[in-house]
Amino acid sequence: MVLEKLGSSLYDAIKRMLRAPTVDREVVKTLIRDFQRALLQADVDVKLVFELSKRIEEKAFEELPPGISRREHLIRVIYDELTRLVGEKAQPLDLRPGTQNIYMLIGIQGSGKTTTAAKLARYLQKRGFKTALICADTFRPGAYDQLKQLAESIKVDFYGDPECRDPIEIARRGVERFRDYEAVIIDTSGRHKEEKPLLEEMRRIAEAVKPREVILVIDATIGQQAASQAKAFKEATEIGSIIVAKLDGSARGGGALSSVAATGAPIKFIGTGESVDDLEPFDPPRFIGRLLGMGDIESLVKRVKEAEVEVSERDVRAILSGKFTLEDLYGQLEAMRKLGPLRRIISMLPGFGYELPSDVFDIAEERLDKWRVIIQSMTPEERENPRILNASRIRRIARGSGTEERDVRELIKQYNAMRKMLKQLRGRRRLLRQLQRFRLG
Ligand SMILES: Nc1nc2c(ncn2[C@@H]2O[C@H](COP(=O)(O)OP(=O)(O)OP(=O)(O)O)[C@@H](O)[C@H]2O)c(=O)[nH]1
Ligand SMILES: [Mg+2]
Repeated sequence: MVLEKLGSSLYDAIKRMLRAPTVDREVVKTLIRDFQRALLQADVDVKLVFELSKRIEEKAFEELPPGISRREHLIRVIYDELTRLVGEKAQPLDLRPGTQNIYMLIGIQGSGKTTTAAKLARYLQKRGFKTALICADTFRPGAYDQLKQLAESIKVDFYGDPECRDPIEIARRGVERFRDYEAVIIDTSGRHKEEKPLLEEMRRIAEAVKPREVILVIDATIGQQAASQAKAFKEATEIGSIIVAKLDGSARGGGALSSVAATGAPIKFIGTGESVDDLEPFDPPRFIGRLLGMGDIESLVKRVKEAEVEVSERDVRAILSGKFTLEDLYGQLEAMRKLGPLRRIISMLPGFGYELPSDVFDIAEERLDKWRVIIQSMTPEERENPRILNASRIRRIARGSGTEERDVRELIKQYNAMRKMLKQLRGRRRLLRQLQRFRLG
């Protein structure tokens, strides 16, 4: 996961807020202070951190829309503000199918251009676009071989000329050769840290090949220093977009993302590893949701209130603690029913999503009534140790409770499924932690 440390610090701060008995000014202040510390540690610009803090503080105690709790409101505010910090909404690559779309990658030395060129080629080819790579890096020895090998490994057509010293000439020839391709990606040579020669070369090649987009590859490890590159770049070209590479394992990635976003230059992809598959479209709301480990926060937020109303911490405890016999089931049927909405929350948390069977906890009212009678017809021994329920006992219980044998069998089956489920849940300490975030104040 990218920016793991930032994500977990922010998440911890939110967790504390959710667990506070009431959300008052003191709680919000603490939350903001925790956020500030986490963001500054990720190298986010002080000014941006300050602005974010101010907005959260202002909005936290806005009048609540009807039917929305303070906690829910705060989660929304936090989520919106963090999303805004990295760019609001996803901005897809400008790609017009059926035409030749040329993408030119530029960036300072070692920023990740060549790797990213291959990643992007793979990404587009996988989506069905006829794709090719061109090596217009005539500066670094080995650049040609590096891209050629990458192109071969992902089976993308490639053009380059190790004999030729003129990048513009190579770019021109490559573009000509790949005339009927939909995505043609040009890798260029890395420049020194100054922005001027970088932008100059960009202009010269761009003039010659008329790219659909010029893409600046920024190394996330430089943190908020990315701002000046992004700013100069944005001013130099209308058709510029940005890929932030090396976001994996970079503690300063938050600084890179936020400072680039602040310039208004669109971040279209992020690089999240060294392999050709480690490229993903950058989608700020989704990114923040994942950063916070909250899955789909939009849906989650909708459920917070539901959980607040319907599931008390006592219920959760009752369900998740202690042994679970039919005797317990009897006392817990009601609480169990309330797991319905809770289950939907659990299913939205990453890592648990699809493991929960959908119907184990959905129990209809009438079945509950029936089960109550059935359990009452059992001996204490049977309730304590349902394993002893053999055919003749089941027959007796059905008769005694005025139900069918299959009702009794169904109850036993359901009980066993629940028991298994709960055993798994108890084993998941992380889940317990997640559940506690939703406890009631
Ligand atoms: N961890 C990680 N490493 C990356 C990523 N992108 C690139 N790298 C590594 O960064 C180093 C430089 O990558 P290149 O693609 O060669 O960079 P470049 O900008 O083409 O370099 P020059 O052509 O010399 O300017 C290589 O070791 C890559 O494996 C990424 O997203 N994550
Ligand atoms: Mg390169």
